[in-house]
Amino acid sequence: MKFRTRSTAIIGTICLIGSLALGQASADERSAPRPAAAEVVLTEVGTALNPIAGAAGPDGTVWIAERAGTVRVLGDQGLGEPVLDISDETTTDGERGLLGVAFDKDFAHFYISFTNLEGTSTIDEFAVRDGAIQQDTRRTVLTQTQPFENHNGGDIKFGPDGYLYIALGDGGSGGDPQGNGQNLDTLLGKILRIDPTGGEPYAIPADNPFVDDPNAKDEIWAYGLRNPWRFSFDSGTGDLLIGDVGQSEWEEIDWASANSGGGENYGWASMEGNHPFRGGTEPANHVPPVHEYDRNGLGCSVTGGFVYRGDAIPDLRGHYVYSDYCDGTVRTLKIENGAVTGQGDLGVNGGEVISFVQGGDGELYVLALGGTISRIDAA
Ligand SMILES: [Ca+2]
Repeated sequence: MKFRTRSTAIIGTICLIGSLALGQASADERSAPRPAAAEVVLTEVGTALNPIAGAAGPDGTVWIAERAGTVRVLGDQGLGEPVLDISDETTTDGERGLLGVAFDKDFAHFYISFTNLEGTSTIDEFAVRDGAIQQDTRRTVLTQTQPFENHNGGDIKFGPDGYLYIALGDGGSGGDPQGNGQNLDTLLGKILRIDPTGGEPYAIPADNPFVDDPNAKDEIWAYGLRNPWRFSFDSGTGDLLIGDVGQSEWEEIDWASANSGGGENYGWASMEGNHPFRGGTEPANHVPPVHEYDRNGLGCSVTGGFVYRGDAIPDLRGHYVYSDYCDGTVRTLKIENGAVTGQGDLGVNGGEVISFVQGGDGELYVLALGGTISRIDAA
């Protein structure tokens, strides 16, 4: 995502895209109808100051992270008082801030992903007891210095294998000037896979794809990513879905089967989506996106979501739900055997959609950076 000059750039971006793309968009819509997979509404369930990430918590709760550094629990009356506050340890310049949160299995630990005062990507762990964060148990699991202020990635999720996956962008600037995406000797531009409680500060799973390669970092699960801002595992199948924000032309969704052993090369910065980037050559092992879209009216910064596995909206089950920060239309993909077999538009707009959160019951929440937290409900 790219909220660098948020208040002005978004307005400018929307105006720019609108002016450039009016004719193109309407032509596309006529030629490629995007039927709704289900009839839904967005129900506002809370407001926050720049909600940016969230996670299903203990006892059916939903925890929401605010970009400036607070974590609050969603209740019947909206968000409660902060249960964690690291606002004096992070900044919100550039694309920085508190960027991701996750619980491990059985809610034994809570993890936060943020940029510290130096801009260094940092993953910290807290023990959780009786549903509460134990502040005195805090420890740092992993850090990664950042050469530029943007493309920090920051999402963290536990996979069905119980390991912690960490998304890191290519380090920033534009066009990946350091070549981090294709360089296996850096954690930048990657999805990492670690066992946070298996060692100090963490352990490397023995079956990580590059553990036997002396020229590659052992933490790497997948590479060739620009800014994998939001990713998720399908709670039904275990498949991995990554929303990788494009440079200037192509936004993409990447997919890997639950059976994957990792090591996928998603192409950046040789490729942007299915297209050679700045004269790049397609790597022989390039895994192309399962879906890409251009910026002719459909947005400018993909926000990866979740495959819906809840009960409230039967028609939506099995559809991947995602959006775009610049055009908050909530969209769907039906993916079967690694290929898109249907796509749609749910006919609702979440605003500046920065993230989705999957509740413990499988229902999905839409976070708009402007402050609104909505649940996707059956119409
Ligand atoms: Ca790619």
